[in-house]
Amino acid sequence: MISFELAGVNFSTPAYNAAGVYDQYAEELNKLGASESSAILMKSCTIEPREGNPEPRYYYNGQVSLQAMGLPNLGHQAYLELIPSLKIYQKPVIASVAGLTVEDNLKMLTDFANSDVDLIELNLSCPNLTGKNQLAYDLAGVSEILIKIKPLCSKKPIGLKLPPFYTRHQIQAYSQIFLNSGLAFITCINSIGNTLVIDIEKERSVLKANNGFGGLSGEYIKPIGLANVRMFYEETAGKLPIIGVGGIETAEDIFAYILAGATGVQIGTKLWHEGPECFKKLNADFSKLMNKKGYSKLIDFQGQLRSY
Ligand code: RRO
Repeated sequence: MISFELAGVNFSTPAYNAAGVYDQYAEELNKLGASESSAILMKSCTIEPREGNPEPRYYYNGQVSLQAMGLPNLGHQAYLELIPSLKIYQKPVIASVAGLTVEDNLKMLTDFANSDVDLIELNLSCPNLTGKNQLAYDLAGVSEILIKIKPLCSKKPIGLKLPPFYTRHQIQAYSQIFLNSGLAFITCINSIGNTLVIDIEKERSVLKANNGFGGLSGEYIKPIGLANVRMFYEETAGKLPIIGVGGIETAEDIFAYILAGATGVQIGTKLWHEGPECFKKLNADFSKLMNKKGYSKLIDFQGQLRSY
């Protein structure tokens, strides 16, 4: 059995799409629905539709995956309207909210809390908005918004999408405020912001927006994703469910994230390149790996990482 439960919502397998990947348009979301992705997570949205940043805004060389998409999305009303048609796939439908202001976030969270969506991920960690801070790095700002959204947390399970943190001290401080916040889960990690790839032949950055700076994803960020999941698991004593994301390519990677403490995982870069068919092999390989290791449920090994 490779299913898991998050805030009372059942996921038939450990893996589904990461926000921002294969999830902007109805056609993509329907393909996720028809695939073996265990949920349909919709693109992070704003109140108004957005085109996003100018091209080139995505770069991939087989290892490094860098983007500065700039939050292109259909606007939150369009995603609200898509929910009933996505529910026919009988898997969790998840909204991702990334407002440009606290007020926008409250408005969108309220609207999604009153909808048929199963869960909401509040994304405070987009690295690609020129001139905007990543609110998630501001502990006081995060505390304030959590107080404001607490009443909504009893209406609908709400989680936070977090950026990578680099010190245990930070993770301790955030864990303390998360534990009493009413949050149903956290998702670790968003892409690593403000990274740069240079084309030395052209003597320029590979991306156009944001002076060439973008968010790094893919295999390079897996150790950082695993470390953030593990540290949050330790600092919250396993009391706050964590969705792991960052560089997952294989069933073994899924296993590693769950061993570190993740309840479930999301797939980003791999899905971007292979499309939703990738879930089929991941699930089959993951079931085989569980059998080989003699585990019958995810919770048999979740968080059970040994250290010397
Ligand atoms: O759209 C984006 O540029 C974007 C978002 Br909202 C995010 O949360 N993380 C990211 O790497 N890109």
